[in-house]
Amino acid sequence: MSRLLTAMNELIQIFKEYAGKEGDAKTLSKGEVKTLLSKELGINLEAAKDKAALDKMFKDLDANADGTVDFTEFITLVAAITAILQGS
Ligand SMILES: [Ca+2]
Repeated sequence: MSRLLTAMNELIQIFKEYAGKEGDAKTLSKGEVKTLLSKELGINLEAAKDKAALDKMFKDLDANADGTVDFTEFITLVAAITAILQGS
């Protein structure tokens, strides 16, 4: 498999791993987003003072405002962060 396909497959596997932790296995809940941000990106929003930041980030990610983050919404985040990394 090409490197790009390998990377894309990895994104799918990571999404499935976190989405499957609780509730609907096809979407990320707020708690799953928090865990994914922490473990995969080192963004820790555990403290009580970070609750507003987590709420805002989740709301921004949840483009169709259905209360969950689906795979399309997840890869939008990944694409945005990748663009930032590439530019630095
Ligand atoms: Ca959504």
